[in-house]
Amino acid sequence: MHSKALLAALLAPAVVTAQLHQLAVAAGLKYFGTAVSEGNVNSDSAYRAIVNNKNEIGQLVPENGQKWDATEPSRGSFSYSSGDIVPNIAKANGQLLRCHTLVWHSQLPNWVSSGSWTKATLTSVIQTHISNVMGHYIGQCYAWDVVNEAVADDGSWRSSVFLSTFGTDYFAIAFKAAKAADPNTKLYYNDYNLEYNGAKTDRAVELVKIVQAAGAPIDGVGFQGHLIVGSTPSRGSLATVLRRFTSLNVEVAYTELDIRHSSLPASSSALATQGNDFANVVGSCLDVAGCVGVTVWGFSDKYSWVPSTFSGAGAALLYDSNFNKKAAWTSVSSVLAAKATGGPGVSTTLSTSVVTTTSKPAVITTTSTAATTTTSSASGAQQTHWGQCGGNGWTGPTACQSPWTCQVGNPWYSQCL
Ligand code: 9MR
Repeated sequence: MHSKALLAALLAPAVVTAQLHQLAVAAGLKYFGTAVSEGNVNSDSAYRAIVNNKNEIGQLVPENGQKWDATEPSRGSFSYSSGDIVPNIAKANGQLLRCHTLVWHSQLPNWVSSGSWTKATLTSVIQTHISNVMGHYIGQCYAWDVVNEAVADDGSWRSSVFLSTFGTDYFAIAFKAAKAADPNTKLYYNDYNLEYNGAKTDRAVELVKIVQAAGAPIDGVGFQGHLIVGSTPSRGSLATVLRRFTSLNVEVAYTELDIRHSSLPASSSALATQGNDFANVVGSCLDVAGCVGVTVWGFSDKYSWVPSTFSGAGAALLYDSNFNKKAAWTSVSSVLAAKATGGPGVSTTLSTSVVTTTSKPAVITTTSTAATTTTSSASGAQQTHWGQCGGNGWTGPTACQSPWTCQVGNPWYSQCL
């Protein structure tokens, strides 16, 4: 969707700063979204303010609350106290909701994983779980991750109580149960490391074909996108992998994007590389007709699963732990803005001549010191490193603490670099 009217509104001097979801929609995606931590969203007001900013975040997904261990901790006993937290915020704000997840080997209560099942009894357990949980959220979810991470890292089928009971037949059982429970949501297979186009990706392609051959409905494949700075595939390679799935008549999305530094603190060149990696991922989604959106797995380095899982690694998100926008934020906003205003690969000059994109959708380099559209109301205040210092509608500080200078990323965003 390249709505001229929407674009004109974005470029109009009177509007507030264009932000990621707004830019994503202008660039043709359905949403830019994030996972939301149930544990922090009601206790950290700075975190909550960004979650609530629907121009920035147009889609939410509960980080943990809808998983099996939270929703059906003992057989037949359903609880939605944690699961409802994020859907209720999305509803109040008018944001899209992705729902996550139904059949997964992890965060699976012992009564399921250690139970002694026949095919018939475990089928009934899966159907009961899916019909109750999806029934509870009926009509609220743009998409559901029905089966999660069913392929192991080496490309074999992942061991689980589901695989040992059914072989691969549990995929179709789950997707059929999901269709029966909510016929109007998109049903996804979701996994990580599909981005590298290796044995794991081949097996995920096979999974989609198995589900389809069984006459079961599958609408999408989620690329989680848990990636590493400097090892993220190129935009073209990523688009090629996405197309392996869209050619099977399913949509695709990045569902859990984060790009971690292997060691910390990250140097400024590592932060710029991270920005390029983010731009390549988001750019690949823009390049593929069936790629509907991008969801980051959290937005601030203050809260991320990464450091506790990968020792010494982290800083994988778009905002730092003080909620300042990082170089990666600028890169994502730039690649979205480039597409919204004429597409990557085209040399584009925006209305105020403050930004020129080249064929490389990376961090946009500029020479101006401030956007012509910037207004200032915070005289005397100086922004910190990486902080915003200008852009359409920006009313915060326009000066930077030494030695940083205010550099224009795009008409909507200047940053202290
Ligand atoms: O971010 C989630 C973290 O809080 C949990 O402790 C963890 C437990 O498995 O799950 C994390 O989310 C995972 C997601 O549900 C599925 N893909 C991988 C994500 C990161 O581990």
